Amino acid sequence: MLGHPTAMRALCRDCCEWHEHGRDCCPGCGSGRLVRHAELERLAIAHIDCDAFYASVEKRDRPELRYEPLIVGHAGGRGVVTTACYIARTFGVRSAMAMFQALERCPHATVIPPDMAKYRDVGLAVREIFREATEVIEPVSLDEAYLDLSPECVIEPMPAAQALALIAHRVESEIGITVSIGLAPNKLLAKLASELQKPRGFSVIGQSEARAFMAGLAVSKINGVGPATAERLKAAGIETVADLQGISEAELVGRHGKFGRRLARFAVGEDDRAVTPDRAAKSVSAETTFRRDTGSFEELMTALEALVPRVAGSLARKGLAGSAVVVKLKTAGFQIVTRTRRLANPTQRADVLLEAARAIVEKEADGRLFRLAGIGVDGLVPAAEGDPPDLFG
Ligand code: TTP
Ligand code: MG
Repeated sequence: MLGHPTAMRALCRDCCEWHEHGRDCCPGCGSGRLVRHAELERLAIAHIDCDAFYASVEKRDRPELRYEPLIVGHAGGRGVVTTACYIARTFGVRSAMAMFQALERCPHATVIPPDMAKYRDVGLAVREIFREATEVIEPVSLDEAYLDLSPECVIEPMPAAQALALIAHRVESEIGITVSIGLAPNKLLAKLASELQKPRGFSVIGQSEARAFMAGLAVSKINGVGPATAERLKAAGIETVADLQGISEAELVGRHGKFGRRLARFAVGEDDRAVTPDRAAKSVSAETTFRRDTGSFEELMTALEALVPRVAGSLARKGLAGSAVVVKLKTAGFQIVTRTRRLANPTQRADVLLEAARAIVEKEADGRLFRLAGIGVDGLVPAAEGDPPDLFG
């Protein structure tokens, strides 16, 4: 158990270490990016969202555009903005805006058409970094997920806040884009926290401040309150969460049924929804622990060859195909290595999966000893979208 810290320790977001002293900058690395919060070492539910996702991927690939406004979207008469980088946003450019309007606001922006396959690859690679911290990940979209980093879920024992700082650091250094993180006691607050400090943010909302924090929001900020519900609430004189807090749960249930109960709980920052891992994805993998550790390429491939029919069979039963193959290896020192390789087409074919896995194992079999090997798929799509008929055979 982590217990309650006697003094409030600060976490450095650059060196990812804890420090006892209440200085303004990190005594280890000098960074000014310290996080402090009375509940920092106890909170375990996180929401992570990539910053200006598509635009950040394009900037990564064209570093000369780093300090320039960039818009991802189709140019031309009827095109719309898919993503604007944070520089373009300072000119008032927003997602879903007509491109001609965006270019009126920011005529010197560079416009790049979207490359969905690339964003999917990057999104899956980011998710693999999450997966090395916890298996309890609930993806919301390609660039966004909830993580449960409770002591029973984390792969390496450390407070959630530290695991998150390491994730942000790895995403930046290994993938070249940035994320914003929200850490809180539950999903509702974690999601709201991740939006507070974008881009490159790390925000914490603790249990003790939840009620007051919620009171300051518009009802439309509550998860599940769409424009129609917001209108209905407004008609009843409820515009802010503070208004909602003034109404009894019984009355809300009377007016809105089951949703009323959820509203009452959410209004005070309570949320008992669990982080639910993508079960389909989780189950479409298979792994084996070796009787004795091995570093041999042939032995690793033999193991995967024996496992892959299980993965293919499971995909076939579920009517799914995988867009990427995932190889998991655990070193003799218990370090988990997961590597993903995107496929030209989503597949449920064992031979295609095994070929892609071979390329990964060739790289990883570098003399290290492994105690476990596994194979699975990621990026599940309906089988109809995969395995195009072979035109030549
Ligand atoms: P978001 O996370 O909503 O936006 P973002 O990542 O671009 O910016 P930020 O999170 O920093 O505010 O959406 C993720 C991606 O989804 C985004 O890069 C592009 C895509 N998207 C659309 O295609 N259309 C849209 O209207 C929005 C909002 C997003
Ligand atoms: Mg985003």
